[in-house]
Amino acid sequence: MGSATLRYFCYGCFFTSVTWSIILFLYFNFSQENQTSSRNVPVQGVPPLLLPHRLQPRPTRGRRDQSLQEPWKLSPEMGMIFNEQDQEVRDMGYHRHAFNVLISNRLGFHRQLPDTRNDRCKDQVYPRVLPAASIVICFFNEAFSALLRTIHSVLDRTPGHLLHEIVLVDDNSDTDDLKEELDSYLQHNLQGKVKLVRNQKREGLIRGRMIGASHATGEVLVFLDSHCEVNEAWLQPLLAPIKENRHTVVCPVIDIISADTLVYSPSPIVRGGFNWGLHFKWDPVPLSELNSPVGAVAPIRSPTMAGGLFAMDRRYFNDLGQYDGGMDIWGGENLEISFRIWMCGGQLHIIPCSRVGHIFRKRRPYGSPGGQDTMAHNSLRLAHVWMDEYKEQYFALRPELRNRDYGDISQRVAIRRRLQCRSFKWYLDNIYPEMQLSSSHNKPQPPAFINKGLKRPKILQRGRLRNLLADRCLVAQGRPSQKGGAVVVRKCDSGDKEQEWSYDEEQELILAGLLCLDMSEIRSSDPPRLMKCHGSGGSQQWTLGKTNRLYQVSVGQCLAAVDPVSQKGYVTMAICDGSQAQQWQLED
Ligand code: UD2
Ligand code: MN
Repeated sequence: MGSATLRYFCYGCFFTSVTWSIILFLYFNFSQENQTSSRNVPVQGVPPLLLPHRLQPRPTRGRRDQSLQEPWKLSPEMGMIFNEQDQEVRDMGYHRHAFNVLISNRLGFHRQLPDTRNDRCKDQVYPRVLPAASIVICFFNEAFSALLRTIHSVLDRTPGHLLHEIVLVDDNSDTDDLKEELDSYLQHNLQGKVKLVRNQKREGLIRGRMIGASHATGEVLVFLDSHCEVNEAWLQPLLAPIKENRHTVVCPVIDIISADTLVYSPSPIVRGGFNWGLHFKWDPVPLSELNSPVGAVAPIRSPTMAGGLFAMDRRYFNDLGQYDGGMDIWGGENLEISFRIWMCGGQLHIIPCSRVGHIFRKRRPYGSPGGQDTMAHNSLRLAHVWMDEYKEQYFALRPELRNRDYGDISQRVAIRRRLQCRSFKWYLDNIYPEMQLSSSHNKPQPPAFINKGLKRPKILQRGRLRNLLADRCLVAQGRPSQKGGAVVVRKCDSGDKEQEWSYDEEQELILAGLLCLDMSEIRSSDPPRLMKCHGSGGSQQWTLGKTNRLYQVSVGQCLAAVDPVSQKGYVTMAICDGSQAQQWQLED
């Protein structure tokens, strides 16, 4: 921890008198700059990409003309690949960061977002005098554009008097271009409230945040991941409850930024739980809380936090024992701090009127330096310190960990004693009574918002997909029910049900009512396959326009018959060029 050095520290002079004209000026400059540097074909003037239907925010009452403009919508062409360089940016981006860096770069460092708050949030009044915040952002090998959008979203949407500083902790990223770009950008463009701390060795996000907090001097600490975008009036609703009671720790609602399309969409109001595998999960909010008269805006008691995004009084963070510095890289710290908050006299709330978007990636794009499973190590430490006899529930699921070494926990046990914290039984009885003691119902689950909305979307069109060059139809290479199967073009047969595609309002293409046409997120040049429909757009989202092209939104390319058409009828993804090979007709 002593390995951190303060390399960069500029202070004070920035953003005290920001006006809208400056924000707009910066916005246009950056978006233009970014577009010309990363690509050479403009992407403006194309039809708007609709948010997935189930996640559409309701239009704002009384402000109809504004909501009609919806300037935050992204066009599907945003991800279009025009040349090899685009392709490389996209493929390398998925490889290194597990999200669509091509779109992220094109978005630039500023963008408008849909205001996802409940309308009643807009009538909330917060005290003008609130404790000022230090925003701590710890990152490892983050995509530059995502990191800069995180920083600028904070600068753009936080009242100057509430923003004490931003503390960046570079957790010894090993990409030199990121280091150089960041140094230069901070020096030339952010001569303001930004501190950069560089770790001399990789510490992981847990010690990384502790280092960040030790350099922070604001009254409140706000932690963010390095691929977030804060939304309208996000900070005031977090600071107000802390001002009222400094033992309250608060989380915003974490909105979803799609890893494939970067579309920002609202999350439903859910709260944090966990299972006996010690994985965090989202739970529905008990109806009694949601239906109260102030349900839509009132803080929601949450048994645990997701981990990345929360605000806490700085002195309280220190008094409560920061984090467990014996935890490495990633995982478990969110449950540890949640248990500690509740068991040692504090409270943890989710604040529905504060919204922050986060890029949810499908995999973690980095490992730990020694390749260890840090989640298991960290979970063992938290189980031994905090869970009393209930750690047996964990060992019942993970018997191989029972005798695994977890390092020295004596200091953490001493903290529990010093703070006279309650038992884990008390926590279960009072804070998380929904938790079942049997393990069978508690297998790790995907976030609730991925499970929601299981209603099938409406079918808009149905028919065979005939390729104009090949004069053949798109079908499964094997059986249409075979997951992972390829598609090819074969002789059209109007009587064959297995050739029938449906195109629905989610822009999915479903073959024979069974599987969705899906693109690999990793390599945009791979051909598409038939996969289970996941309903979250991106890799299964296709636009089917008047031009007869089949454009894949997350890959930014068009489906083409291989030209010249071979006996095998292979298809491929290619840069959209309007050629016959890329023209498809949906016909009865
Ligand atoms: C979630 C949390 C994350 C953390 C984690 C459990 C949200 C939105 N995210 O996973 O904050 O609590 O659960 O540990 O709730 N990082 C480093 N050094 C490392 C590894 C990561 O600085 O060695 C940074 C990383 O660049 C990012 C942050 O830590 O800014 C969180 O990591 P993540 O985004 O990979 O975690 P996530 O969102 O999968
Ligand atoms: Mn994250």
